[in-house]
Amino acid sequence: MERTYVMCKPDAVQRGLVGEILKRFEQRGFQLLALELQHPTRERLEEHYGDLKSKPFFPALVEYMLSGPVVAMVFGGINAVKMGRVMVGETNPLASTPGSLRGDFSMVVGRNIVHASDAVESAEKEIALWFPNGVKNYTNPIIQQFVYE
Ligand code: DAT
Ligand code: MG
Repeated sequence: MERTYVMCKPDAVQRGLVGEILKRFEQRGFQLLALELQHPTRERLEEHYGDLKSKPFFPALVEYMLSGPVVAMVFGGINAVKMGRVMVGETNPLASTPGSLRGDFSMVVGRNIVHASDAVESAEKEIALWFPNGVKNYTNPIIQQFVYE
């Protein structure tokens, strides 16, 4: 079972969209493996977005992510990473189709409400960063057989 890291950004928390985001992943068939409201440190955010350190928008990105708590989540599922990206939409909400989270709830790239890992390797890195105490697996095969063939 693949895992992906999903995070409701501070704008999603302030706008009361956490339940909506969680609901969509649950109803699609993802398995919720971890969930925590966190007040991340600057160090953790700089690590999370380490690949973007040289980008001109990096300081603004970190300040935005520090503007309030986030909700850190891990979801499991077959092709969870790719499917998670489909749920979220494009980086720029302008390019995100309605039906995706960013396409339904956001207007600009700097307030795009939600994060989802972009590859299996980065997902595992992000899960270890945000849930350093580990994430337990509790897959129930009886329920899984109604989601997967
Ligand atoms: P994504 O969040 O879709 O994985 P990313 O990893 O390339 O996108 O960038 C992380 C975040 O950085 C993104 O959600 C919003 C911000 N960002 C990306 N490109 C940007 C840009 N051109 N201008 C402003 N913010 C940007
Ligand atoms: Mg990314």
